[in-house]
Amino acid sequence: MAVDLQALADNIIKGKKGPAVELTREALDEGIGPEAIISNGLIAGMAVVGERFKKNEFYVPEVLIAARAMHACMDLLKPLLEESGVQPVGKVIIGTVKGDLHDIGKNLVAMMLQGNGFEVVDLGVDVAPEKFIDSVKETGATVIALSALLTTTMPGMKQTIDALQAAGVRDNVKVMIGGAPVTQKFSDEIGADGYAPDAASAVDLAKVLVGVAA
Ligand code: B1M
Repeated sequence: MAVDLQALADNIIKGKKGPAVELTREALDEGIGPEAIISNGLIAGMAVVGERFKKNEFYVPEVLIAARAMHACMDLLKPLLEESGVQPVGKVIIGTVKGDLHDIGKNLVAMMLQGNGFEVVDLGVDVAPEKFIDSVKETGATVIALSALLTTTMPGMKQTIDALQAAGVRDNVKVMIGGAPVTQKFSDEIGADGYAPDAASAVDLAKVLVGVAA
């Protein structure tokens, strides 16, 4: 019987890792390509998760459980994608700025980006501007996503943008920022390319910044 990718999406939404992985395996056995499984199963599911999170119908635990199921399926699909040379939607470097150890929101953003076809280079927490610069040079990523949860570490976002400018790589990347105390006004003030209030919006913004959405 043909595997129903909507059933896969439903299992992602419910965070049912075992059944989701099983359906992914069955879909592959039936010859369904990894791109279709990702688009119509994983991304479709994570898109609903993102929407429900935006509407406060889902909270952090549900999102993390869904993302864990998505990741387990991606583990099966990643090697096949690499073999088939499918290009990611874009490459994003993400990190929590220097002095800041909060990573729950940042991880959600990273997972949602991955779930939507982006390659994500996660530099972790307490990331100094120089580390972002090195990573831009090494990976050729075209977007940097900065997270800050403390008012005292928000200036690290401007310092990172200034450091990118001083290193001559500011024009190579778009910088997007987020985190509970961050606002659109702050984004405008420090010369970032965009602000996203939550993980689902961060995906929408990243798509715009890499030019796959208007
Ligand atoms: Co901290 N903490 N904390 N903390 N902590 C806050 C942020 C605080 C608001 C609590 C409070 O006082 N009410 C307060 C900050 C006050 C301020 O600056 N105005 C605070 C403080 C003061 C501190 C310490 C200084 C406490 C101390 O030691 N005296 C200390 C600082 C440590 C450091 O970083 N150097 C500290 C430590 C910690 C823990 C380690 C205990 C823990 C972090 C664990 C971890 O992350 N691994 C922690 C936690 C858990 C919190 C709260 C309770 C929850 C944060 C969280 O994870 N939210 C927080 C209070 C609160 O927010 N209610 C608090 C859930 C998460 C999903 O939301 O991170 O906002 P959020 O992410 C969202 C969006 O903001 C957005 O998308 C996410 C998903 O929708 N987003 C992005 C985030 N990053 C993005 C990047 C993007 C786009 C969107 O890129 C473009």
